[in-house]
Amino acid sequence: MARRALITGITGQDGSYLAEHLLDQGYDVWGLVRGQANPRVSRVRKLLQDVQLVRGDLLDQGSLISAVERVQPDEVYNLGAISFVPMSWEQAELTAEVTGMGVLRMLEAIRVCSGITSSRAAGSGQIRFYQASSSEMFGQVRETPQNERTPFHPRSPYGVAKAYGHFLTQNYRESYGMFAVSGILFNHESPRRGAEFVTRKVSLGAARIKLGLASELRLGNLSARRDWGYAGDYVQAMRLMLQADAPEDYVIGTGRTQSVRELVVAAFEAAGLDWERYVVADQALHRPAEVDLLCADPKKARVQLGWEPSVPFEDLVAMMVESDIKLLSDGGDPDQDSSWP
Ligand code: NAP
Ligand code: F7E
Repeated sequence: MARRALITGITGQDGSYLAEHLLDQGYDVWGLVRGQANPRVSRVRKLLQDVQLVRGDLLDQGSLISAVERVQPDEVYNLGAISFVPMSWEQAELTAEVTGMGVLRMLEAIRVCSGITSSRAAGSGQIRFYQASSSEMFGQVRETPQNERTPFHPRSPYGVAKAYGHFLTQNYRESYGMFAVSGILFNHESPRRGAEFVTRKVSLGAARIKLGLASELRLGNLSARRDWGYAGDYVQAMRLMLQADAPEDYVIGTGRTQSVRELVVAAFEAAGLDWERYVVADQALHRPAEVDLLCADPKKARVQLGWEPSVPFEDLVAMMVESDIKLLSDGGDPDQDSSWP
């Protein structure tokens, strides 16, 4: 019988790529969607026609229990979150509730539906759980590159909420014997990336300028460095973690680091433009506390899972710029959620 997966965050970047990957692998895929009339659901219906939808919200314990009871999943991927770091300062409590407490509610739904108590641990045939942890937990980094043993020093309410979810996942594994793991994923991008994140802001900015639709691009801190990879590669690592013999956490990244300035140079070059004529550095876009440098050490994933990234940074940036030039040339509106390449 086909394995059955439940994905929270199905309307997001990773949810879409993971659903496609699991469908390719022969899974029955279910996506949790929230809200009465969520406009982002239409793009899931359009792009992921074989995904079945179930209503639920990470803020609502009962809805998660109902979703798990209805779907009877073999695997749960918890990708739902408030994931935009600047928003986590503006709505810190909501971020704690969704990105942090949401993990507790999802783990509790699995525990309750599986009949696991402190005296009755999870057995074979248990639901396997994946938590979307983040390199933002490393924050002000204690060493470079960062691996599974590097201590955390989060720099935003988002990073703090993710650290809570990370430790809780570890704790449910230790307390109840659940197959619960975290992937500590470094930044990963694609043509489906939200327009508020820097890679997509830059690829859209370069595309708009190329097509004469804009004359400048305002950015914040150009010196911050990130380890950027391709989202399509990273969702494969999520599935591999849940197929492993033992539940363990893994760092997923490329092992290369680039600055925002290098991102801008690559994107404008891909569009055939001189970036210095168009990019304006804006102090108002700097964050209250910045994560200056991230660089992964993905050796454990390579050795134990056989996972490797396949798209180099320059190709990723070119892919995003080309996709946005096409999207805008075809009259698509990146702010309209129905246009998802
Ligand atoms: P994304 O595009 O921002 O998607 C976030 C998803 O969370 C959306 O589907 C959103 O649904 C859902 N969500 C928000 N509030 C919710 C709630 N109350 N209940 C249920 N779902 C809710 O994020 P992404 O880039 O795909 O990332 C996926 C996960 O990986 C996130 O947890 C993120 O924090 C984490 N992560 C991402 C990266 C990265 O570089 N992309 C790196 C490390 C970790 P709506 O459409 O209903 O708003
Ligand atoms: O910023 C700098 C900014 O918003 C990257 C999320 O998926 O990855 C993502 O978090 C860097 C930061 O991603 C602008 O200051 C400069 O240093 O694309 P971002 P993020 O904050 O790294 C992690 C792993 C996650 O888990 C998160 O969910 O770029 N930057 N100028 C800018 N950033 C933005 N957004 N906009 C600018 O204008």
